[in-house]
Amino acid sequence: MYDIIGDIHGYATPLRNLLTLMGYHEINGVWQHPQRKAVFLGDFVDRGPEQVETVLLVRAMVENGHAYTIMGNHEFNAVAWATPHPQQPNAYLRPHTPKNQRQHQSFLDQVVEGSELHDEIVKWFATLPLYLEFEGFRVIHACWHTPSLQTLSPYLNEQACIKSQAWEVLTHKDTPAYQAAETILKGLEIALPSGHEFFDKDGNVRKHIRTQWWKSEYLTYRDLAEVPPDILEKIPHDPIPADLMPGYNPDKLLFVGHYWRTGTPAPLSDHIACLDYSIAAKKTSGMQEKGKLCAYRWNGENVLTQDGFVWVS
Ligand SMILES: [Mn+2]
Repeated sequence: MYDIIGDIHGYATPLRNLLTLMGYHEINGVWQHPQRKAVFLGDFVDRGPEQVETVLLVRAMVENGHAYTIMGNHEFNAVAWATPHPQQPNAYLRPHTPKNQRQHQSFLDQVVEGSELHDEIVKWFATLPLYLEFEGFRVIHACWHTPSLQTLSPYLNEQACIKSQAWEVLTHKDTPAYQAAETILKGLEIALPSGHEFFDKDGNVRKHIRTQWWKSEYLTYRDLAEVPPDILEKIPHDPIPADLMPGYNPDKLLFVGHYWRTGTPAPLSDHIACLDYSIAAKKTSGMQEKGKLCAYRWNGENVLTQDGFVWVS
């Protein structure tokens, strides 16, 4: 059976506490459980103080058969940041703009940009699958979106890992493959009606909203917007065209991370759970409480239960 673990964002100490709470022990440097395996949802880096430690802990579990993991948007970005553009001299697949640099700086500082360790970690990130399917559940970082998965399939190998020659296309803005990778790693976004915009928590102007794509009934842009409460009132109450929303076929449970949720961990629906409970949240970002690192202990059920959730602060 499996313990699915949400976004860690460089908080290795809470991760060790969560693993301990679930009965895992560190043996010869590898965290493990006698009966269970862990499944990670990506986003090991970005923001927190122990990003390298987090990556090395997870990698040791995966390499020794005690865990599985998929890629988060921050691992994708880390690979693209460090990969020279094959066509453009002195450029990288993720442009080294001040904004991209600012977003990635805490990892670059901790790993030491250009070091052997940086190179080694980025190489490992590049091998991580974009999703995994188990007997009773699936995992993907942000959104299970069948049209995007179909668009991506020529660029992935049989293990759903990005083929090495596909990185250029997947990081090339405005290609369908780029959009598809964005959707599954960062969630389904839809454009606001013209004239509407807002500023996100990092001060960037946004004309699209993240949607609560897991909802099966939807009404207006505001009903489905996945934005902080203070921004919600800026989102119009116009109806969303129904064909923009994907729905989810609940033949298996689905676990995602990514969405910086707050409050008491609970399922999003009978079949979908988000396990990102904002462990890296700072009080200054408008959060009223401390973040949590959250897991779901799956024991074979095909409907999610409240008591499957465990967490540490
Ligand atoms: Mn994420």
